[in-house]
Amino acid sequence: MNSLGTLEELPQSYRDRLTDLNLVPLWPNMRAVLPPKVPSRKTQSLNWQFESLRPLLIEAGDLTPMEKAERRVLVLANPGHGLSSMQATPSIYMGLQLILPGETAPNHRHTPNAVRIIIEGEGATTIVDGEPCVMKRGDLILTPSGKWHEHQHDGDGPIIWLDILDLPLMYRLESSWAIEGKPQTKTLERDKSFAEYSAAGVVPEFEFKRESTNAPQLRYPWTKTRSCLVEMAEHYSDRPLRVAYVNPETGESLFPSIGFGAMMLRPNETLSLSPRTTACVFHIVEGAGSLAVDNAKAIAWTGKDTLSAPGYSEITLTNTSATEPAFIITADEAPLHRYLGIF
Ligand code: 1HN
Repeated sequence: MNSLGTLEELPQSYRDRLTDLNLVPLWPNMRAVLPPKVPSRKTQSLNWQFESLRPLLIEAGDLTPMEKAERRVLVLANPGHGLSSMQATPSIYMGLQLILPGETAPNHRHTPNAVRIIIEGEGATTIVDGEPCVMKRGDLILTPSGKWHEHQHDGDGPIIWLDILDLPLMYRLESSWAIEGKPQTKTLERDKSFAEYSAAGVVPEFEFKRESTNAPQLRYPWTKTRSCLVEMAEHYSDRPLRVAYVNPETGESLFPSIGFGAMMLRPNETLSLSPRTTACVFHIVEGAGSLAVDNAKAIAWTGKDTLSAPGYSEITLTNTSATEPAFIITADEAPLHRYLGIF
């Protein structure tokens, strides 16, 4: 590719006249927006170690009462995007949320889609459009775009979870907004939607046409996902052990923006992900190992850690234990890339 003219080569008076009319010459910026063959990526490979950040989150519980926080969250901000952008990847926001016993995170609804992955503690409930969803370690709880949600914690110790939202995308689309609501009445049975979809391949039969099949199942219990992976391991000794979280009515990704999956790494297994355009995040449910991205030094991880990696890179995950399996929940921007035809 030949090099193109620079801004400095243009007379200052010409540049000033362009600026006055809100005009920008493309050619000095052409290579920056269309780099050769590989896009520029701000997403850095990084591990937010739970052990190091947990004390800071607990301290936030002392420093900031719920009334002053609404959501008491420390955002996992990828420095490549600038900490204030609150982005883990181009479209994914992640944060660790703390609720203390007896506290409530008030009811609201908003345009961004959200999933929470429970990390520590028991006894909390997220109420989604009237349905109380139980929150247990490793569970995925969905609060899709537009659905009312609030969190209550009636357990003993603190509860901590990872929030994953498509907030950066919604925000840049100038479409991120919320409405505050009064506390919900629990109009539906506890985990009703999980009960309806709890057997794979079996879906509820409705007498009336459903209004919407947008995220009909709200809770995806970790115990089910884990036992599926363990059973798969009994059947295959060599294939990668990976599953995708899908909408049980459509088989599509949980959200149009973010795709979720889970994987098991056998003791000492190394898994190279197939080359991909999308950035990814990894939440370690169990185990210990390392993440290698391209030729960079491998990053060590252990249970409850959360990691990010850029797209267009070679990603390798290794379980460093010779005896124990490792379990990882993944999220990426693949549904959006597929929709755009760039995956
Ligand atoms: C939100 O609604 C929650 O409901 C957590 O728990 C984190 C970050 C940005 C915007 C909305 C929640 C959030 C959020």
